[in-house]
Amino acid sequence: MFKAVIFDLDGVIVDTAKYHFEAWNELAKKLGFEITTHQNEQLKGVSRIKSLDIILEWGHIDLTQEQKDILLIQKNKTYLEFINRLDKSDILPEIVNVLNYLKSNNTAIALGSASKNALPILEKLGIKSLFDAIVDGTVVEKAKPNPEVFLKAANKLGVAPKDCIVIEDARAGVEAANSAKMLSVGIGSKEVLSNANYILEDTSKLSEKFLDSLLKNEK
Ligand code: B16
Ligand code: MG
Repeated sequence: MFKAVIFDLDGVIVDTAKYHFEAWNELAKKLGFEITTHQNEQLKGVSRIKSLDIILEWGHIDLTQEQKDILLIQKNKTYLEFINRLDKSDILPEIVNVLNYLKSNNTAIALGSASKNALPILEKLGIKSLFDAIVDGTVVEKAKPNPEVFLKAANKLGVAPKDCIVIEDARAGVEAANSAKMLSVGIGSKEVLSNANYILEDTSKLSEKFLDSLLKNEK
């Protein structure tokens, strides 16, 4: 019987994955190239610092730490401009219903995100109080696919990793959940998330019936 559900943030709770992509692409264009949507899949769930290193490698660009720090600040500034406009309407389909359903079912709820902007985003969306534990990029040292973020979340909830379900939109995040020995539910395409235990095209498919069958371990 599963006792907890750990949610990724960007791309699962809220449609901010597109803003990360736009902000990174704006930066890449200034460096003289563009990031494709296919390449962007490799950036999902990955920390800000690691994402920049990957992008610089794509552009064959070598920078000093000082130069990188400037780019990291610029990227976050662009991203913050996007998320400043966020409100409840940006929460992805079915997420509020699912959170309320889990609450009424006494299933623990945690956030497991690589983002350092997770808290202000949850506050803007008005759903922070629904989470029993929040683990984000400010307290995690090893980026997904390392399982640290999800293991920390399970620990905070006092639930064994094997009793946790993780909902993720990134291949690296699914890998992290699998390494933590948790059940992984991927949100997105089968091609990208082939490593997930279950794959749903988008969050609208997160029905009470689906979750109920997972929680009762009937699937
Ligand atoms: P920030 P998640 C991740 O959040 C994003 O998927 C990834 O694209 C981003 O680079 C990372 O957070 C860091 O975000 O720059 O806001 O600290 O999907 O793990 O919720
Ligand atoms: Mg994500």
